[in-house]
Amino acid sequence: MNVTELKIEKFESFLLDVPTIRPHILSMATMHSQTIVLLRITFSDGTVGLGEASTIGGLAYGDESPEGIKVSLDSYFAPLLLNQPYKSVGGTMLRINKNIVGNRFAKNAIEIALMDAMGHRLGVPVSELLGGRIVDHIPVLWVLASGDLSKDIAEAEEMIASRRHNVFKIKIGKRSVDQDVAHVAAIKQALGDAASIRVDVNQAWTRWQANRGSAMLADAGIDLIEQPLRHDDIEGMKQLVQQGRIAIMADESVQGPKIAFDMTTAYSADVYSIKIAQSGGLSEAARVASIVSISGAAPYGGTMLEPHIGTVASAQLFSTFPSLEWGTELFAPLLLKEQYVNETLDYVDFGLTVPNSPGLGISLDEDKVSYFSRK
Ligand code: MUC
Ligand code: MG
Repeated sequence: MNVTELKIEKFESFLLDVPTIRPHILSMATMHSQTIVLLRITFSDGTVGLGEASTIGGLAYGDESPEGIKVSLDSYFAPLLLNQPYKSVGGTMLRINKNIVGNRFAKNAIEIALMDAMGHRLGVPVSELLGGRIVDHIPVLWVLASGDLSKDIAEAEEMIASRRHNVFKIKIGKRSVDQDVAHVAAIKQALGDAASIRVDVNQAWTRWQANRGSAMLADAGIDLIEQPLRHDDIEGMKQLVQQGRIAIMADESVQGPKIAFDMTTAYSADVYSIKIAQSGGLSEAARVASIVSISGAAPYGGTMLEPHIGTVASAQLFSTFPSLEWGTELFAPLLLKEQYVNETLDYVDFGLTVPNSPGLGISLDEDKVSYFSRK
């Protein structure tokens, strides 16, 4: 079938709730489960594309919630897609962007599904639609967020021994700066040079707390601080970068190419977390990564704790980056107790093997989808 005769014939979205293996404690929310919007798009040539959207703690992290994303997809995105002549991923995303403002997480779910279907149609993995992969294996860190010191240390030691992870990010910002630094320093002391330790404050600090906290964390041998200040405090982030004590990463601030351009121009971070959801899709995330690299800062592979579909889509993109010196955090499938896809991801040698099958190479376990679907 000629690509120009293609149409999208079916658009299905599902809300799923999947429990986590343990409570995951962040400064703004404690997660006991992850809520996911699963998307399935079926084309007139029979190809199927899968997409996914998840947030963290409902509306605690950003301005889209899983429930809101599902309503937006069904009410506003589906009519733009169903039974329209389908030309390309780029043309479709342009039509969506002309008709729908914001809604970056929902747009990302759509673009993942369109890329997955295109990969199946052409018989290539999604990485080849994004410029071509450079590596087949990407480093993946683990997040220590149980809130309990001995549990965090035991968890990290087990990961190092099994060669699953040797880089750890610790979620802080819920307790006082002194308490948080003591917790993190104790973990660093227990693990020593066997591990790189970073922290994610998730916007919880004031400028004064960030000045004090960054000095103390640098002294404790911590390698990087992620989003210490509010997402819109670009000037405060810039001042921390200028102090040069410890690497500063922007995460919640990075809401697409324009803000990435403004922040990199102002030297407001050393490292930028590239998230396909926060960027508004795979193509926009690729643009963010290019802006970051051109500026001389470093891209890092971020996550919104999406399970397999979002994780593999992200991995496909990150495998095309010319350098990934700070690695990625694509660990979310390991944080969930169960999965609703048939394939198992290969976490080995402190990283993830990037799947090499057409599209995303993922198929749904229909029984599990129906089991986890919100009734
Ligand atoms: C974030 O802020 O980085 C990534 C890992 C994790 O535990 O939470 C996410 C979001
Ligand atoms: Mg973060």
